[in-house]
Amino acid sequence: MKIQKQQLEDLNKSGISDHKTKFNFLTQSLSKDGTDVENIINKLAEFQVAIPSWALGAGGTRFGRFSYGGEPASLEQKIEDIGLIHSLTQTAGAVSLHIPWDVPNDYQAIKELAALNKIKFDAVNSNTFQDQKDQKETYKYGSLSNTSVAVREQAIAHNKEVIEIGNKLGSKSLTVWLADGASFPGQNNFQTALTHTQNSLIDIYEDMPADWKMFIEYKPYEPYFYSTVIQDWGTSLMLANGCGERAYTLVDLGHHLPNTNIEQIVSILMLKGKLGGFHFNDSKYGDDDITVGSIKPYALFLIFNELVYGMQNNPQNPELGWMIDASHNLKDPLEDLIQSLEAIQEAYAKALLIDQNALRAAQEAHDVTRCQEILQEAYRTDVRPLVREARLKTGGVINPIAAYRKLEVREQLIKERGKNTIATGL
Ligand SMILES: [Mn+2]
Repeated sequence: MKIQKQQLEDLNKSGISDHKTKFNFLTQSLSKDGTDVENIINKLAEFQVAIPSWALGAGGTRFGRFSYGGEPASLEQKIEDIGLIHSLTQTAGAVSLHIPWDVPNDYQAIKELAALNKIKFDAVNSNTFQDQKDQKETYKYGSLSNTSVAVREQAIAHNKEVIEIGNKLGSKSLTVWLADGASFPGQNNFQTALTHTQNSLIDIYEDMPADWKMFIEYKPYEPYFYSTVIQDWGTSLMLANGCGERAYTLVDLGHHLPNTNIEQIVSILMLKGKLGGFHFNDSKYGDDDITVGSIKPYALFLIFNELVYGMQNNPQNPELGWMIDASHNLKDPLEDLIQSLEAIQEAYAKALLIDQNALRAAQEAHDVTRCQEILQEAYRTDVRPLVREARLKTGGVINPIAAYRKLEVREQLIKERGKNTIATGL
């Protein structure tokens, strides 16, 4: 299925006058306060988030998986699905591949298909948390941290292969997330596990092309319950520093213990020039991987405040690799991604509205009340007209979910692919 430009224009006709009224009203009131609305629209229009190749199908839990009709059965179909979301939102202009779930058969054809859909290849992800068919060594007791040289070598070789695949497609970064850890006290020697991990990562790092970056992801628990080798941002930063200047920490919103101050982590990493990648999702209890902004939109806004501050004030930090890392088993996965993209754009727009000069002055005057007022003034602004305007400007639709339903995208996909297809992934 491919959405035609004319269809998008037709969809926008009915909502345009209502949109213009709201947009003009908001622009007027923001401009009066000295906000550069055009600058915000441009920033929103430029902002692109990668979609992971495994998020196009319905997610499972450890208790089961209920497939959604019309799921993409091949990498080609996954790229087409991202193309559909991108044509509606103009915000999903990249794909992040998980290897070995999505190894291309024909590289040239995949590159052409991606270009046709205006999709770039973002970070590639290695997978040493599962055993694959015909694999010699098992990752049951760890991969890059394993006490066995043979297992470590196999895991290192896999990461190098992922770099090679990514390189053929035009990716420029490798994301490493390790499931390595222990479920019981005494099972692992912490120092040995970390030392092996550092040495394995250095081996992989040295194999990367000179213009590549490595993102090291951390997580406090799961799939193991007593300890993980890369448990927090401090450990990730230590490992990144041990590898070299093109290794960075990756922050995944769901990979923190409850109530962790993620915005502070983001801020400090950017000050040190070491925040490389960012994974969006939301959660109530643990790494729940639910729709961005569905549970804690204010926390997301505070995180975006620090991201915006860092992007404006920390030239030592590289441009970030943004990805949605969410998947669950209830909603249509494409509608879920559209909602996540919308939440990301809204939080970004609100953070861009914060009067940074006024905030600094209030901080210096120790006017705590005013500091809160400044943040919440931005947060309480309904920025949806700005997000819609950015979408219109780049050729998207005013209301992507409504458009998705009106075009009967899922029904079309089921017609094309059948009811019982299952996407690769978790
Ligand atoms: Mn992640």
